[in-house]
Amino acid sequence: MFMRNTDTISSLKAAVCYGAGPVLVLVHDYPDPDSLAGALGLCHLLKKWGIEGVIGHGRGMGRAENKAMAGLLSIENMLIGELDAASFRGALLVDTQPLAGNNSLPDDLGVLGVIDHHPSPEEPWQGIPHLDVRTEIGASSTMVLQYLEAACVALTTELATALFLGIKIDTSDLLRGASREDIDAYVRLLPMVDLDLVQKATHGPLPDEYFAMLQSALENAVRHDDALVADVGAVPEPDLLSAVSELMLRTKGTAWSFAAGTHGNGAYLSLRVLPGQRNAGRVMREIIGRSGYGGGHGLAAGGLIRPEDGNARAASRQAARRFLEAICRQADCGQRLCRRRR
Ligand SMILES: [Mn+2]
Repeated sequence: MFMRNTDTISSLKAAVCYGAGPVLVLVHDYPDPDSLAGALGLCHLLKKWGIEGVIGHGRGMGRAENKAMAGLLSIENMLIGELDAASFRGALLVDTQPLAGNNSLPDDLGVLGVIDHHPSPEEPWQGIPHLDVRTEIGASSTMVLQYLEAACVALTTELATALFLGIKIDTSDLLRGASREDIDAYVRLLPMVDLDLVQKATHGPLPDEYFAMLQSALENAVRHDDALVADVGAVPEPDLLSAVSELMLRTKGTAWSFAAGTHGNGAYLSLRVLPGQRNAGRVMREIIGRSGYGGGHGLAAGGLIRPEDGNARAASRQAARRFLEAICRQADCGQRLCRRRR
């Protein structure tokens, strides 16, 4: 899908130049490296135009890469709740969209622009001055790099490294949904990148709770034909679930990997799939229905259900069953991936 009302840097500039106050550069809740890098790039672009950009998101970060990325590259990001929405001239959304359900866009803040590579939750968008949604692109960082280059913004080592990490992690080293443009962007960035920072961000120390969660996930993982399902239970941060689904996809004979867990009163879901199967984002939206939000790409998707009765545990179990239904695999007579050790 290709949905843009313009492809020019001047349209973005026109969209953000009106009004007073800084621009809220909004990323999704539990921001990942691609969204953080995209936001950092947009702040550099705004700065070139004499506008302050403030990176905001609604919820925290759990996955080590996400924390490492923000820390190592000194990406200042604020929780929306700590910001005064009225002080901004408007919001520029990156790696997310209005009504996507995965961001905390303040109700009373106008949207100046959207730069994203996820399918739109509703279409066509209207009334957004700058709209650039390109689902064939593997990472928002690639799109932001194109804007930076068009505006002749000199890339610092930190910014180049951030964008590189965004592309590298979102496309799983160009192996998951990378387009020609992502590959070109990756190659252009490579000579400018601090590889030591890349190593630290992608292979840095992991907390004990990460391994405890993995242990619980693997002990609970059940195989249904070529689909592996892990009901992880309570997780310290929802974005850790994608580490489970990504790892489980590596098991022999697995084409579908689904991890479900709870955090607070929400049931969080993460899906990964090998190429040649159904579209992961569509399967995720089928699982969620109207009970929350879900989305993603061909090979990776995530979702959140907030059950009305507050029983997140039951909702995550039900989501696992709905996943198996959606891909037509038998829910009964599954086999455990690992024998439990006691
Ligand atoms: Mn992304």
